[in-house]
Amino acid sequence: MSTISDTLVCRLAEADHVAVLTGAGISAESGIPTFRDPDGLWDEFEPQELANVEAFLDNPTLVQGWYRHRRQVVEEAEPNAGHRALKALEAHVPSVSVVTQNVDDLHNRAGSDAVIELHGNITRNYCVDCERTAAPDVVDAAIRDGAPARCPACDGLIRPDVVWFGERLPPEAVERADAATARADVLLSVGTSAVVYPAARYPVRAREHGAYVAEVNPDTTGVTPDVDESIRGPAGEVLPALVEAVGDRSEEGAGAP
Ligand code: BV8
Repeated sequence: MSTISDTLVCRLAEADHVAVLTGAGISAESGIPTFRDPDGLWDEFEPQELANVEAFLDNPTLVQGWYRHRRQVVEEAEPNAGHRALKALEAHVPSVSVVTQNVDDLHNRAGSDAVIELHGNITRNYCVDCERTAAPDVVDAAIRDGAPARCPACDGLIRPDVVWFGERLPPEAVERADAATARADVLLSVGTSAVVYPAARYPVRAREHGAYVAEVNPDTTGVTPDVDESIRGPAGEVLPALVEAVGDRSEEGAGAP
């Protein structure tokens, strides 16, 4: 793990607002495959094959089955030390907003107060026609029968509540994410390759608004050239160390005469 600068620790200890943009990398240590790493989800399938409306309408059973599989992986996973560290950061910073591209519900399960889900949540399903929420067991039963899952109320197709390529992000989530990143004193970009837009724009936009931007990732990414600091390491190791250092700094500050 590369070193964490004193600047970042001080900025976080003094911050009123911190925004954290997270991607699949923060959940890798929970056993959930990322998208673009060598053993990632897209290694097996192309996004075009599954994460879009055309693919869904062309073969709803295949797409529903893929998301059901991923939902089961998520349900069996647990938040890891990285998710828990972002919750712990709330003890030292008045406002921490987690702007996540992840659909795995792990930030909610870690107890973070303000989770903004840019790409939806795989534990939720809804009917494409009447938009009623669909219970997961309706999907599971249909898949067991080898038929597309349909809405009990209107017989419309059921889909996962995630944002597919070419689909608009939920306006309310975008509004909240825009506000959180614009007012951030510090933005942490954690576990994202920063290739998917509009989420990938947030580190640069936060910096334009005066935030100190740090990246936590074992590798370089699309935003590495645009951040103030890159910390090379896994989120499950870096974030707990970072939050501990902020806590120590806050105590020192509190003890100052
Ligand atoms: C939209 C679905 C408009 C849910 C996903 C050309 C140029 C630029 C943009 C575009 C373009 N052509 C089209 C676009 C727009 C397109 C886009 O950005 N395409 C990209 C790929 C070129 N965007 C869209 O289509 C978006 N919609 O623009 O709509 C519009 C407006 C109005 C009205 C109508 C339409 C929709 C984007 C959302 C797509 N949905 N997923 C699902 O199935 O899960 S995208 C998918 O990628 C996931 O949501 C994921 O969150 C997202 C980003 O991936 P990452 O999270 O970053 O994951 P990745 O594997 O890439 O990287 C993991 C990182 O973690 C790596 O860096 C790795 O090093 C690191 N890591 C690994 N281990 C660890 C770690 N880090 C820390 N700790 C570790 N232990």
